[in-house]
Amino acid sequence: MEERIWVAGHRGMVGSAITRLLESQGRNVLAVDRSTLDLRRQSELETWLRANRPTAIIFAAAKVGGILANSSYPADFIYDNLTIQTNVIHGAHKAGVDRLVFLGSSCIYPKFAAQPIVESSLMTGPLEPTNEWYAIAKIAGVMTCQAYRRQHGRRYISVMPCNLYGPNDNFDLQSAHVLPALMRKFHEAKLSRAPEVVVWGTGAPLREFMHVDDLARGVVCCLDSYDEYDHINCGPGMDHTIRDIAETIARVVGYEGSLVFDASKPDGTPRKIMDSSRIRALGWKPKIALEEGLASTYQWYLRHMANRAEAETQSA
Ligand code: GFB
Repeated sequence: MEERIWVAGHRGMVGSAITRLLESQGRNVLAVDRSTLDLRRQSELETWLRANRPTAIIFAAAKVGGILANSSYPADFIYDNLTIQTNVIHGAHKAGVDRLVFLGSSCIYPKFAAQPIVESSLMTGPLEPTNEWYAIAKIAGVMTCQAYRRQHGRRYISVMPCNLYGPNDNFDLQSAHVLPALMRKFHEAKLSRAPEVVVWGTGAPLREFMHVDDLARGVVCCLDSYDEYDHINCGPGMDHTIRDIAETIARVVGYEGSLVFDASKPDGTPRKIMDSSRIRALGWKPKIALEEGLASTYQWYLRHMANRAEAETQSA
């Protein structure tokens, strides 16, 4: 049968990276825009699946956001994610799709899990309160894949990435993750010659960051060669304090003012570095060093902003 891989969420940072990679390998990718198909509408989704007959699905469609968005919009994060993922996984089974890769997040693990976090730490302790609704939805997604494997023999798997960054990231300061938010803050402060930039929290939390192109290679590696009940971690196995990461981004952007830490903002989980030895045993390893990935992402941001400014000028 001809391969037809539906990348759900192909316009997002993760879905677009996976699509680029699959297309560069000459593989047949299916995509559908949100304006054509709302994944929260089960019957529309099932009709689309019957008509388009994917042979595999990569589930990269999700409501995502940084620490502030997660804690400000808990209902959106739990409803959208639970609904979309349940519809897609159940719909995939009903349409006879035998292969599905579900994408989660390292925030599914307990707030105080032993580090580096192994896959078996799941559900061994309380979650980080700033993102527990998103985490619960993602845990449910992992278990939904396991349920369809156990009851129906479906080859559905789950991959847990660390904190990601790269092209097509969200640079909105209220809803972004830390890397794009700080990149934009430093860029704008450089242009306006602002003497200081505010970084949320104490600067002490540790995070594991990876360029989304490295995740895309991990996901495609799992699609091709991982078929187990348990979910699998995907991260470079190195972490950085928020203070270090802020200083690195300032250097990449060329901002020379000072950093001010606003400890009234939440730190979130103190540390979440994953043990990714399982995926490394499949032959995957990350290729993009952090500073190099940040530099290329900043170039992407500059081109993106330049395009937007040009479009705004033309429409004025
Ligand atoms: O990236 P971030 O929002 O996500 O924040 P989490 C990471 C750390 O950076 C936190 C600090 O300690 C923030 O307080 N930080 C400093 C900032 N300045 C900023 C800023 O300007 N913006 C942001 N956003 N943070 C998310 C979860 O947690 O990670 C999601 O809420 C998901 O569920 C995602 O798992 C990967 O790592 O804390």
